[in-house]
Amino acid sequence: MRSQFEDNFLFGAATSAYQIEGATSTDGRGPSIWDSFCAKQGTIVDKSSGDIACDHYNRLGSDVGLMKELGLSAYRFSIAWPRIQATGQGAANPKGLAFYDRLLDQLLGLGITPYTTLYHWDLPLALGEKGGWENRDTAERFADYAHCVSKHFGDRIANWATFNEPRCAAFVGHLEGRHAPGLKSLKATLAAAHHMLLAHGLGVQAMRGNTKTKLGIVLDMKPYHAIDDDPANELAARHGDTIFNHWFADPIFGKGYPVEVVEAFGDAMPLIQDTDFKTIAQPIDSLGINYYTRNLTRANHKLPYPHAEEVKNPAARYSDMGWEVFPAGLTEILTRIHQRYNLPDYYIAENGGAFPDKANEDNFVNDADRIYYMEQHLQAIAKAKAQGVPVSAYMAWSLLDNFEWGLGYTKRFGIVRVDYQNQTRTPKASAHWYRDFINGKA
Ligand code: PNW
Repeated sequence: MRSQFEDNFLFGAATSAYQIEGATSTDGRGPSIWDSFCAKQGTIVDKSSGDIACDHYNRLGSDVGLMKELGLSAYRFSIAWPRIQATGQGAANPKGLAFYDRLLDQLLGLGITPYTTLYHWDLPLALGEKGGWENRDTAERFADYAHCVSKHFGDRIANWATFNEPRCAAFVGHLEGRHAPGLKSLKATLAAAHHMLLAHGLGVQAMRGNTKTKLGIVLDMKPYHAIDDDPANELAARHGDTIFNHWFADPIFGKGYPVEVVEAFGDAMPLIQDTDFKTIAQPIDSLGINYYTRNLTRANHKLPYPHAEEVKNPAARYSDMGWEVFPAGLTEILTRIHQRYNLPDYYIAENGGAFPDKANEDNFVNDADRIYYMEQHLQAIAKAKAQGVPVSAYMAWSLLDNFEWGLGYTKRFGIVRVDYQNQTRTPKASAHWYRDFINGKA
């Protein structure tokens, strides 16, 4: 199957700063909204936080060594904004920059291509206290941060994403309340979403002159499929799909917000200034897509708009997150997105599953479910490529078991097991399989 991908197709793994680094008050890192969210009662199921996580901050060298052993040709990580600007503004913290300099030196030294995300949800708390993403000024602060890191790291980062999943940060953080800052307001959600989009556009503008490498964004996507052809179910699926997959992508690619949904959101819509859509629609070079599952949908009018209730498919496999394993949805998303936006380059920025990993005495995990998951999704990508979609890289989520946000350490997404008692890393069967696959042996 390796032969269905070009020789220079990149196979890597992804992580994010708050989920693995730990060292949350080391070397001048300021607090983020996630530190304060975790400290509140009842927010994280196992009452944990990212304070230590995988202690990656102190284990950089061996973690990059592990990537090399696994044969990875790329690594996607995020930069913690509060390490660079403790309060979200002002001069860059040299120790924060130095940490990522060391990471880049090691990656480049071993021939591993760095992909970076500037915002994977860890907003400096000082900005959170001034209204966070509901405050339009946060977009200006982000642009300043983007300028500062792109000037410093320049062409050493091959591919830059402004945001990881603004949809998730806006909706799960401001509507569902399961993520920081823990709000439950549609108005707050849509304001946060708009200001993140604006921040993306301003960020790309700020970075353009500082690097010749690729600029873009990472969006989470999944198809919504009606459970049957009942028009009510089809309508709920269509609106659910539009919000999930196009609310962010349409403005980024110059189409503004989808009109049907704007009407439905009515009074909850944020203030939009005249030039906003022009700012948001900066040309980008590369789109990262995070794909995990689909949504099988039935209309339920007891639920708020889009009245879409997710239902189970009795015939399907599910991951430990309760997410249906649905590889065909990745081919569908790639071909649909390419048809609608026609971009020059896509990469899969995250794909993977949490599976109930039972370790043996040696911490080894025989995660056949994860191997099946990865194999099927790689095949789904090959199918999309055969239909002409220019996909250039695949990042497994995740390199390491890590802090799974509101679910703490109860879900394990890694291809490498982490024993949180002693921070031992043990590659799971999937990591061995992935290395063989990359080398054309699986
Ligand atoms: C990702 N969905 O979000 C995040 O980027 C990671 O930080 C996180 O650890 C990972 O998922 C696993 O949860 C998702 O709609 C967003 O299926 C949306 C979906 C799944 C994951």
